[in-house]
Amino acid sequence: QENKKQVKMNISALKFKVLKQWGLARASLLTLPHGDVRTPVYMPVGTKGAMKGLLPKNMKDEIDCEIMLANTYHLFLKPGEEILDREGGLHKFADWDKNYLTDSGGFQIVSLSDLNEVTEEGVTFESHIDKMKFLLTPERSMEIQNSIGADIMMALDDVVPPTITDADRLEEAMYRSIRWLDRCILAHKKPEEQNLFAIVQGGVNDDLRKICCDEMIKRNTPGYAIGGLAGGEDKEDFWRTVHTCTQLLPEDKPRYVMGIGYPIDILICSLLGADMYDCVYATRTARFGTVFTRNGEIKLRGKGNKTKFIPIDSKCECYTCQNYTRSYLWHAFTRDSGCLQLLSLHNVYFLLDIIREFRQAVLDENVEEYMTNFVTEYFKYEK
Ligand code: PRF
Ligand code: ZN
Repeated sequence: QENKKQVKMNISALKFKVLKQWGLARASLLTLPHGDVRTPVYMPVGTKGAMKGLLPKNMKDEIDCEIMLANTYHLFLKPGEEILDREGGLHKFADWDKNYLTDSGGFQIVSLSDLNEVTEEGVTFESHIDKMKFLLTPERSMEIQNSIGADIMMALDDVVPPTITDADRLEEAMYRSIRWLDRCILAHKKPEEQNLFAIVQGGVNDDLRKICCDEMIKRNTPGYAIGGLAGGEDKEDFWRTVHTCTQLLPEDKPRYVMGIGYPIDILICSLLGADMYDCVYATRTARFGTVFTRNGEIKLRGKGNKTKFIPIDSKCECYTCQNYTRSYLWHAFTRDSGCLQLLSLHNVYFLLDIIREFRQAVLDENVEEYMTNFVTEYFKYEK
């Protein structure tokens, strides 16, 4: 509508300083209410405010993690807003004094609850815990995220798989995500303490992405996410879409590609100018005994590892690699789940480590050499 007043944010609770740029890649310092975050950064996913099997103390002392992800959907169901409000938010409740980012809940609903329906009002769903019915609107998502108190909160978006063939539905989801962003901005109660990020949608269609970026930039949120990717689309479409968006989004604000967790994807997105990533892959795959090494992923349960008295990765300085051999982990894995924490710890450390190396390469103008070495090593599959 022509004369409708533009919804726009004019408060931000972060500082973002690009320290060095190499091509499109950047090394930056993001300052949030709970401390500095060196970007590019991988954010481990602690669904309910902590990582399965890892204490906040380990996350800080052993992994040097500066920001963790939590999910509105899970926290809303358990422990719920009342308890979070009484405790003064998730930082205190879960004993994490570094930064949190909360996803808005819609994406988790669509991927976890069988019975969900999206309307202009919001997302209706049945709890995966007790089958209760709920309606998550942009206003409710903001209310819950304000109770959680994360340093970055995400707008509620209408997410469709990037492989969708229904062009009308894709376009509808993109425009609806803009309308929902406006409702989120108006409902956000603590803009001076919590940063609301917009999420760009539009599948792998460059025209839709451009419209969405342009509109969302007008809303002036403190940061931007690129959503709707990592859902089975071709790599070619994925890279192009990330590039299209990073070229359009403001240079002086952080850019977050949602749901990205393979080492190579993180590095290529960073080359394309993105700054933040999250994914459950590192921890989920660890539970199945798959671990990252600088020579590619390995299945720890592979027969060869039974008698290999070397760490998972010889260059890794994580607690697991400093103290345990593959042989120990092979045996432990078959006996109990105790070593799952050791494997999760390694995988998360590994991602944080390679992204720190990449960041240093940007600072040192050494990106070509770093990428050549990384890729050469990573695809030198072990026999
Ligand atoms: N939107 C939200 N969370 C997400 C995504 C998204 O598009 C993705 C990418 N598919 C992962 N997590 N809100
Ligand atoms: Zn390790």
